[in-house]
Amino acid sequence: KIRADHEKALEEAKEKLKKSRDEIQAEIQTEKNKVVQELKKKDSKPLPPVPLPNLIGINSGEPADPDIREKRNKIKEMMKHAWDNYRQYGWGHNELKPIARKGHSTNIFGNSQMGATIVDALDTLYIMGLHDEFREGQEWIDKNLDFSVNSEVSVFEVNIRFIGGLLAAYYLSGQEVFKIKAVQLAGKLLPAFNTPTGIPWAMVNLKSGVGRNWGWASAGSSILAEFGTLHMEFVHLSYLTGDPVYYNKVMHIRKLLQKMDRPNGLYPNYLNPRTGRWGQLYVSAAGTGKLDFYEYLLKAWLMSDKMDTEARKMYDDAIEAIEKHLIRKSNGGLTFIGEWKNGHLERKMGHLTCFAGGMFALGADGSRDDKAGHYLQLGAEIAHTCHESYDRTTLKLGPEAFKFDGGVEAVAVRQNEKYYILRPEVIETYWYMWRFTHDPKYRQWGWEATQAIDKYCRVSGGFSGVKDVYSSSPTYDDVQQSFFLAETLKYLYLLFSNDDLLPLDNWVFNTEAHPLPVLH
Ligand code: DMJ
Repeated sequence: KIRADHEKALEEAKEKLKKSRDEIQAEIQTEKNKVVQELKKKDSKPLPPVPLPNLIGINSGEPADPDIREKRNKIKEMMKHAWDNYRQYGWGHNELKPIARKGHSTNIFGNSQMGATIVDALDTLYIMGLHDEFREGQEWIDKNLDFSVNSEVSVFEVNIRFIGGLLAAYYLSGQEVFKIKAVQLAGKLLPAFNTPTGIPWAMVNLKSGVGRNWGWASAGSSILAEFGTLHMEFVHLSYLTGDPVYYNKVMHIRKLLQKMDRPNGLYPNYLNPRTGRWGQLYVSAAGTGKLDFYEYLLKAWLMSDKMDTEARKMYDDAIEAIEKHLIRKSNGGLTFIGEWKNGHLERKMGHLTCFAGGMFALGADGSRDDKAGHYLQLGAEIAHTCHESYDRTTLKLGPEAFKFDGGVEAVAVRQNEKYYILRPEVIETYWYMWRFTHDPKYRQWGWEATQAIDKYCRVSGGFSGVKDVYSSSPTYDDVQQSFFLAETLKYLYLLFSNDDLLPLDNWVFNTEAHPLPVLH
């Protein structure tokens, strides 16, 4: 039979070679077209209808106090300034260079213009009532957002910004186009999971589906804070499509992590997707090892209407280990979260880690041994420390990382850690703390940050990051990050809104501040 098959194949090859080169090429092209047509048919298939979850508090939040209303309007005006300039000078590009007044992009979005700012900003525009701008964005997405591009993107960033942004826009507005685009894009990310372990590559080519990892990551590893931060969006994708494939991918990651050794109960940052072994034993709350994975465990539990108790247990175990090994008090009494490298704790905290104050507060209710008061207190202490990191600068804006060492407290030491790039984490924590305590200091701190951003980061072409928060004449980095519209301005707006706007009993925010409804 084998010989017969070989001979048949040989005969066919001989036949084929009798044809001219052009004929062969035409045949290949016809085959290719057929595949493309089939894919298109699959892409435009309507999704099965599913009942929408309870969508509460979408159009609320107007404060009665005229002073608070004024502040809220100021933040809306800042959003408009950021959007209008992007609209004018960067439309369709991923981000804006507000000084050069042109488009900007980084390697996380690959080499194509995917309108990251549009997708990231949609839900903020919606809750602020900027409906014309929202419609412009929708129209661009409908006509131009195409994922069949030969472009290598970050799986994590595309998930939290694009899939998260599209899903939130869908839930808020009910417009089908966002759901369809989110599902199309998710289909393009799935090949990243084709590794020997099912741990996805950090990057994937949207066209070819070929994945790889960042060159700088330890021993060809994938990064926990990246592949561990897909859960919320993927669960919603399965919910909306009725297709378990997305859910299965993220649950597989969870199961694998559960089985692994955890030095001191902590999850190291690097995991090799070929061998399934940890890379360098490095744990940090910032940088590559942000606590986003822990955040998503807590949020998986909240998003499941507290049914996913396995996630809650993993979260409780992990934060106990974090408290024991990473959280310390400085000589001056400031609580901080350090970084753990091969058995040594570095007394340095990143701006990115400041979100953890909000996370502790959010997880307080339902905590093990009823330590709700303790975690709320811990959240307040982190908020205080992060506020100090802002207050001890000239511009009243926080540095990228700050130390608690050699007489230094909450201050950046290295020149390359003194920048502020419009990041949201400190304001995010103020907002969560405000929601849980209503202590007026959080609104006061949020207002200080608003004024500082408006004074030092605002330029006529939008908003820019600054390179040194300790210098009285800062230079600009000339980037208006998409997360400034998605997160920083959204959290500020929520801080000056009533609690009935996106109530936390009904909505869970992904790590890019995109609200997704609780699935009861
Ligand atoms: C955002 O893209 C997200 O908050 C992410 O989790 C961390 N980095 C930026 C904001 O600083």
